[in-house]
Amino acid sequence: MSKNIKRILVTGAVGQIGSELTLALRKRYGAENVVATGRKTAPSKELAESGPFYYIDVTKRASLDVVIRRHEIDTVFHMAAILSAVGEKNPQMCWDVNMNGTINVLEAARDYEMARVIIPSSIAAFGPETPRDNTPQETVLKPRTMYGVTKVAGELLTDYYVRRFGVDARGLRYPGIISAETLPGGGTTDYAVEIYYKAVEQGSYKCFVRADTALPMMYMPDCIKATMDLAEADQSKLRHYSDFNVGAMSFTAGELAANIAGHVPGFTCTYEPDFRQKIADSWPTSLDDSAARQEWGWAPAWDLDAMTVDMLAKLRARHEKGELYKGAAAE
Ligand code: AKB
Repeated sequence: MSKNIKRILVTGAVGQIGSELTLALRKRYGAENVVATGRKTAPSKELAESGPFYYIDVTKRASLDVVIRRHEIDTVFHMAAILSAVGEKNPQMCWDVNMNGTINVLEAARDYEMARVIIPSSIAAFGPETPRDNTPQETVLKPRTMYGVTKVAGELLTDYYVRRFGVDARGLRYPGIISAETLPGGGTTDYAVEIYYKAVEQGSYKCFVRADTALPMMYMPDCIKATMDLAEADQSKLRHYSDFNVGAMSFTAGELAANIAGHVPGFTCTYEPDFRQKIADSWPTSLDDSAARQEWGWAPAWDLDAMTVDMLAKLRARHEKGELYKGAAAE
């Protein structure tokens, strides 16, 4: 029987997903019961003022323990990670943060007999030998990036802690996540976010992958829903733990640009692929997420056009207030 989630710690709470997830968790579980943590970047006013915030280093177990003890934490959403593009620039740091952070969180969950830990994985767990279209749940996992290596190792480690120590740990393979609040910090799918900012600010964008690059993507409200729904799922119904494929939409960079142009008259996009092209080419174009649908009822709500309308409305409002690019790339 799963224990109830009561007091939550979010690592990486200043990052793209962590910042919105923390606010959603505070709404659901009460602001004082959701402790946000980050490494260096200052939290937004809303994040800092809506509940507890600490600076911690997830690679240092003692740093985690102070907050866990002080707030009697029983659940961790472990969002702190070095993403694919930054990871290729500094693979050793990527290994250190992603692997030591993950094992520290799992060990803490074991020592404090926590109710739950959520440790996300990514489509970066796949590689060029993986079938790219409708990528199956069970398939070849031979990534070519250090980020991907840490995601596969993290999935295996998480499943090990579930089976060996009875820790209730869960994870999902995030596709590229698109959002209007906090910019992503150093991933390959960042172009799908930047393009909206540039469309609003400048009416043009220079994209770092080719127009025909297709990747699975998801809008932030679906990402938050997926993460919270998996956390709250009945454990007895789960056949998988750390590695759920979750799909929402798939499009090429060219299709994304054309969709935005339909809402931003005169918008133009040029393409100048850099080192991230090779990473994008090694990832799936779309995902088979039937395990997530069957085991915990996953169903996305947002498609490309609805997302574009919402993104542009939010970014235009922030642009008018002079707020765009304020909360860039959290660490
Ligand atoms: C990245 O591009 O590195 C991330 C991811 C797909 O995990 N957005």
